[in-house]
Amino acid sequence: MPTHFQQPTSRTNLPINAARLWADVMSLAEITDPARPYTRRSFTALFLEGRAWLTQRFVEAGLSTRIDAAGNLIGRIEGRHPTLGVIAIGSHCDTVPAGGRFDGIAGVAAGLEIIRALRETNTRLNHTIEIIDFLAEEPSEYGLSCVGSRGMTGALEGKMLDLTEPGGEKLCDALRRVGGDPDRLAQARRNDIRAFLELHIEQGIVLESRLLDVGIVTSIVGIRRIEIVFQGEADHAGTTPMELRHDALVAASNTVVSVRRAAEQLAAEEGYFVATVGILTVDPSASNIVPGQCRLVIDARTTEPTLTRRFVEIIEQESAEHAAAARVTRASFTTLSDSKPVACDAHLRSALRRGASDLGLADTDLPSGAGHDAAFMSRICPSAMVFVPCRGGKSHAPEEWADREAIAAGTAVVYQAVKALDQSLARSA
Ligand code: HGY
Ligand code: MN
Ligand code: MN
Repeated sequence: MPTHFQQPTSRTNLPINAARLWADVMSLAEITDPARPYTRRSFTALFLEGRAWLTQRFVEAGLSTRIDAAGNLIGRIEGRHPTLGVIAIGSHCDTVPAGGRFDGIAGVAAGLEIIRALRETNTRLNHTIEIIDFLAEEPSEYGLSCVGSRGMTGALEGKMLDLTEPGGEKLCDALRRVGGDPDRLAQARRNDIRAFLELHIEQGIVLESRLLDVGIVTSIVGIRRIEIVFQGEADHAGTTPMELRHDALVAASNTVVSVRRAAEQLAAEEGYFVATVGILTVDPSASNIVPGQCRLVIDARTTEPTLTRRFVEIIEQESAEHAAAARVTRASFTTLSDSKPVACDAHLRSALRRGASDLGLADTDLPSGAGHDAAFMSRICPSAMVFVPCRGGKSHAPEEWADREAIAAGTAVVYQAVKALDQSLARSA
């Protein structure tokens, strides 16, 4: 278990303790694959070590804790009027491979710090408050992202549970391993959450370049992930004549270029559109063997679903052409996941905006090109996000960095919004 960073309590004019919050973020960062900082992949032993550390912090902060059937870690403090329902704050503590120390983690640590600040000021909310560490927000080895928030919102369908990771373990078995219960997923569904707020690093450059303290997120992109498998024929790289080769990597490579070209074309139109191929596997992968099979996964994102439809039409057609030209077959073209773009709740956004102005912080509205658990939570309750700046907009890389004061300021905005919503939602109940 990592040392729990002890930092001097340095309070500024913010209603939360920046040093204590920072210490949590840095302590979690210590729980990483030492060979690939910062890596704490969902469902791994490191992930469970991080969960155990976090659970201990939740307990010390006076939260009751549980793992729900969808594998989410939930900390809870009952409100003065439990019938009012729950105000939830959350994000995720898993990382991408060789990712950063702040993506997701900052949001969970912010929730924990808000609980401590409420307790230190003897503030007992009308609503019950929950802090949620969602299971597997990042695309997991099973090929699915947002596993926990899908489960909480009824978007974790049966066939998804049969997805397997390269070693053959099914997602449903991995879910059991981390304390979930795939046979009782219905119990993870919630209808008692009245507001969900998520703090997250921007993972973009707007706030830093405009010297702004926080971003109030307007909408979260929809993400379509598509898997294409090309089946050619492995062959001797030295003796097989060029005209007799069935090289799967030629078809895959040309499809990668098609993805880039189609994305640039659609990005130039109305709305936000981006796409990339982040996974490309070659089998057998050897310098002297003509590639027999290639698997690629496309990640396409938009605020306008019509753009995704057009993108898929282009890639379906061009990947088939590339297969024919390389004399291979396109063995499969599968949608792995497809989340819709969502708008963040206007009432919660105004509470965040008011929190920022109460604290004298500079804010702006901005969309999210990254996917988040809040996108799924918006299916079951009003949801909103606040972004804090990160250096150079860099994320999903070990260079990811957010200043201590930036995370503290964003956390204070959520703290203010939670207290305001606790009043306004109680009045309208
Ligand atoms: O990929 C994403 O947008 C998020 O960071 N999981
Ligand atoms: Mn991420
Ligand atoms: Mn994230």
